[in-house]
Amino acid sequence: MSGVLERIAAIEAEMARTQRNKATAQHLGLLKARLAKLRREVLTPKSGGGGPGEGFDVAKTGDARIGFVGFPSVGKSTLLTTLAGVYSEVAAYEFTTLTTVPGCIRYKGAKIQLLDLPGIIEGAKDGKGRGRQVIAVARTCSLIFIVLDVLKPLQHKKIIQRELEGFGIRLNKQPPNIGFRRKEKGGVNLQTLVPQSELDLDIVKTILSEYRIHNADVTLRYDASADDLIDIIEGNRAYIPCIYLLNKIDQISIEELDVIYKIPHCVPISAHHKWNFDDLLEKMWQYLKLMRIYTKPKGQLPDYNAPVVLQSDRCTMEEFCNKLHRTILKEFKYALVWGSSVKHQPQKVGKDHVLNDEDVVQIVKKV
Ligand SMILES: Nc1nc2c(ncn2[C@@H]2O[C@H](COP(=O)(O)OP(=O)(O)OP(=O)(O)O)[C@@H](O)[C@H]2O)c(=O)[nH]1
Ligand SMILES: [Mg+2]
Repeated sequence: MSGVLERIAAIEAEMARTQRNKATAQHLGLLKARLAKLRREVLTPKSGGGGPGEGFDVAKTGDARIGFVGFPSVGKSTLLTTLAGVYSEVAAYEFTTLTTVPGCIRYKGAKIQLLDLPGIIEGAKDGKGRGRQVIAVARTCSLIFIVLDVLKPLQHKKIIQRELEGFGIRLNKQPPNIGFRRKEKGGVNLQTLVPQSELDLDIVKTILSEYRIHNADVTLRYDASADDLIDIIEGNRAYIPCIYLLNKIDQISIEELDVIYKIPHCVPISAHHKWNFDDLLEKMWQYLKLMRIYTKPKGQLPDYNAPVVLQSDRCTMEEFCNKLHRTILKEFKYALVWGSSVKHQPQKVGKDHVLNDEDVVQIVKKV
C-alpha cells in the first residue's frame, strides 16, 4: 500500500512541477489517468479487511440519507443533537466522535436519516486516519452536509472537497456529457460537437491507452476536461449534491455574515443556538429533490399527511407501486393521476408514467 501512496505523491509532485501549455497537455493527461488508476487501487482493498465502509456504515432507513462531513470540532455532533434530538457526544476536544451516529428527522412528510460522522483530516483519501471509512459512508448519501467553522479559513472547504473528489465523489455536479463506447476494432474515433480547449485526438488516445483501450468512439458534447474523460472511463463516480454549512455564526459580525452569504451552496448557521435552521431545512429539501406523491383511495379524499416519497430521478408509476407494496404491480391495471404531471385532471396513465411532486394517485387494480 505504501508503495502506491509514494507513487501517488510522486505523480502529484510531477504535475505540480509541469507547466500547463499545449506542449505538456498530452503528458498531463497521461499523469491524470495514472493518478486516477492509483487512487482506485488505494480505495479498493484487495482482500480481507472487509469492505471500505466496515464498522462505520449503519443500516439505511427513511427516504433519504444525509452525511455530515467536516474537520474535527466544527460542530457536527452539536448539529445532530439540536436538529434531530439525538444525543451524540459533544466536546471541545478533537475527534470526539469515533463512529457513525445516526439520527432521523421528518420534513414535509419525508423521513430523512442524518449521519454524524467522525472528523476527517487532510490526506484522508490516501488512507490517513479513519478518513477512508468516513468518506466511504459519505458516498452512500443522497446529500452531503460539509460542516465548516466560520472562524477557520475557507481553505478548509477546498481541502475537504479535494478529499471527497479523490474518493470518486463529485459534488454538485452532473455526470459529464461525454459519449464513450468501446469497440472491438477500428481505433479511437473522436467526435467533438463544440471546440475543445483541453482535449484533442492525441490526448484522448494517450489517456485511453493508459487504460489499454485502443478502440473506442468518444463524443465530446461540451468543452470537456481530461478529468471529465477519466471520470467517464473509470465509471464509478458518485454525483452527490452538497450544502456547505458555515457553523458558529454566533462568533462573527453581521458584516462578515454578509460576505459569507455570497458563497454558493452555503447556509450559515449556529448549531448550538439553532440559528437559521429554517433556511437550512428549506435548502436541504431543495437539494434532496424528493417527490411527494399522495394516495387517494377510491371515493375518499387523498391522504396529505403520509405521502409516498420518491427520488426525482426514479419517480415512475412503477417505482411508486413498488414503494407502496411489492405485489401491487402485479394487480396494476392503470392509475388515475391528478397534478402537474398530467394534462387532464384526472388522467388515466400506465406504469411508465413519470410523476411530479405533489401528484395525487389512485390505483385501479385488475379484477
Ligand atoms: N460558538 C459556537 N460553538 C459551537 C457551535 N456548535 C458547536 N460548538 C462547539 O464546538 C465544539 C465542538 O463541537 P462538536 O459538535 O463536538 O464537534 P464535532 O464536529 O462533532 O467534532 P468531532 O466529533 O471531534 O469531529 C464544542 O465545544 C461545541 O460546543 C455553535 O454554533 N457556536
Ligand atoms: Mg462529533
